[in-house]
Amino acid sequence: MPLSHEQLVEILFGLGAVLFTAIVVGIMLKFFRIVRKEKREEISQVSEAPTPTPSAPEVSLPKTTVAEVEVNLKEALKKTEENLFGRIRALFKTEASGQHLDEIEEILYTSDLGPLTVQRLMGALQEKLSKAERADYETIRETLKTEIKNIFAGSEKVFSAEGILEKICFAPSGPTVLMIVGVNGAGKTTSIGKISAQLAKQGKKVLVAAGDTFRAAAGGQLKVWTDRAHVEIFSPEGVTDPSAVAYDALAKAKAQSYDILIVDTAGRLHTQANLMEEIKKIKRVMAKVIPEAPHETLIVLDANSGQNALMQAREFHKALGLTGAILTKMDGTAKGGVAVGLAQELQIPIKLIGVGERIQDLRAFSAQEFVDSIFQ
Ligand SMILES: Nc1nc2c(ncn2[C@@H]2O[C@H](COP(=O)(O)OP(=O)(O)O)[C@@H](O)[C@H]2O)c(=O)[nH]1
Ligand SMILES: [Mg+2]
Repeated sequence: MPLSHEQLVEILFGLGAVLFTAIVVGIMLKFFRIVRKEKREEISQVSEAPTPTPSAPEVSLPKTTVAEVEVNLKEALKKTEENLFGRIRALFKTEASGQHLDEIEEILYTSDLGPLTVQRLMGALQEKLSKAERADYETIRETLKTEIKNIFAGSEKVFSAEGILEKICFAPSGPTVLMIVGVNGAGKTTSIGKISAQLAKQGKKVLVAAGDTFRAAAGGQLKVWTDRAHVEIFSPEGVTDPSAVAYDALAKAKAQSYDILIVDTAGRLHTQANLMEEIKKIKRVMAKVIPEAPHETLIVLDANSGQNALMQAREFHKALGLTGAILTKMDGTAKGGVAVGLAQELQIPIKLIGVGERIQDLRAFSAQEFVDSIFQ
């Protein structure tokens, strides 16, 4: 049956309405999809942004990428090399003949080696040159290098490169305790973060005690480092006595079978008698939990402080009986010669060296590598 004109108009109108609705719905769906996509991007941007650490609002630390390559030791010690051996090398460049002993002595004295080390090195040079046929640059270089190696042989048990784990004297059973001491800003907290990360990576169960109860921001800074290292922190609220923190931390480490407890302490000068008494007490109370604890008492020394570092080490050694040193900020300093002074004057082994601010910038000290780096 043929459709009437009115019916045709009605059908066409209906079809038009359906088409119109479909277009409108399509446009709306597209619009909502765009809005949702933007929202999703916004959310993912927010979750990718670093979440602020509520416990450490005022602490800003260097950014760290684990994939970054290790610092090259020779590169790190470049300035020390230039300051020490580079200046001796320059002497022979300007005038190849002659022994230049006076100038060499002056260079050594201004290289943070310490007076005893300079005397020993000069003695070795004079002896060698009295016997040598030629007093050339090579003879001088080799004599100094050999004598510096001999100096390290007096304090370093192991000469070659090895891992951080091998530098620590572990307890035969129970937790091994490392107590970290030194002046303010030497790099104690940073070094603890770096050590913890390496020990955790090797499968050790590590606890870090927040024994710097002196500075308000110290606990927060340590927390940032222990989070990065994926280790646990022991930082009881409201406890201001560092000995109590150390005692309770060790009791926990013992009861819960931790492999290592690292005790951070507040920075202090060796001249502050009351603070030196306090640190002796921290050491004493730990021995009540485990008689041999702490198994390592390590001083952290900033290589930039040169001769002052020797004095700090001497005084802390008198008070606490140090078992080793961590020499930080070896990157970029010209005063790395202090490592030789430490070995000669105090016979304290340098266990670890800091070569930067990132978590991976800590190395086991190797006298061999060190000597090779400063006599390039
Ligand atoms: N370049 C460099 N900086 C370091 C090194 N170790 C520590 N620092 C920096 O030294 C400053 C003081 O470190 P910190 O651990 O807070 O010292 P603390 O007061 O002894 O605990 C920080 O800015 C660290 O980033 C290192 O090996 N190289
Ligand atoms: Mg600190």
